[in-house]
Amino acid sequence: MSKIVHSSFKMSCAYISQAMEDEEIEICFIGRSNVGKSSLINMLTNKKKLAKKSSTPGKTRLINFFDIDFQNEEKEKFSCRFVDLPGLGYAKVSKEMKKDWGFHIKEFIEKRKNIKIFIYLVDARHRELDIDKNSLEYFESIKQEHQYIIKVFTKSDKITKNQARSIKIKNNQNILVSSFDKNSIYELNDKIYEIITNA
Ligand SMILES: Nc1nc2c(ncn2[C@@H]2O[C@H](COP(=O)(O)OP(=O)(O)OP(=O)(O)O)[C@@H](O)[C@H]2O)c(=O)[nH]1
Ligand SMILES: [Mg+2]
Repeated sequence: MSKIVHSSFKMSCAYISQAMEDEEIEICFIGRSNVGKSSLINMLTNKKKLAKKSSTPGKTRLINFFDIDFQNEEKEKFSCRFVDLPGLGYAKVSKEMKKDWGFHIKEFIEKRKNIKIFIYLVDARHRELDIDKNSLEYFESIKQEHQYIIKVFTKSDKITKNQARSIKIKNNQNILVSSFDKNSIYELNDKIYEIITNA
């Protein structure tokens, strides 16, 4: 068992060139706009307002960094960073802006060497969307050897117990979370910890 004992906002930036350069392990939260990336960061860190969430898609517009300390049962600490990214496929920005914006996020994702984990969020109610299939294929294709992808189904409070069971049966590695259920995040918490401490 591990837990997050410290979390704080570090900085925001629009481009990779503006981000601090160091070796801290980074964990990126990715997925469609409004899927619940910022809410999940708040849930994992047990802080209501660390990452800004909103019911209006497109809330997160910059690359946001948070300093995180995990602690295990022996009270050893492991530092890493969570990175909250703008959502994929946010339709309300102009075409030009979307192209430019997508380019900078892509550049960050492909060039940032200290990214260790891509946490890819999928709405548990809409599991077969093309945008998710295509994005996951893209992440598999650019993923380097030292990097991991964790697929997480969010908003599990919006599906039935049977649906949740079938997601697990399909692949027991599938992780289901809900921002309304504290107990739902332990599996993901432990998985992140396991990967960063085996680095
Ligand atoms: N029912 C339910 N609602 C959720 C859950 N997680 C997030 N939400 C809601 O979904 C909306 C979007 O949440 P955000 O965390 O802002 O989503 P995001 O992926 O960060 O969105 P962008 O920043 O626009 O990319 C908010 O109204 C949240 O309250 C969940 O597990 N269950
Ligand atoms: Mg967000």
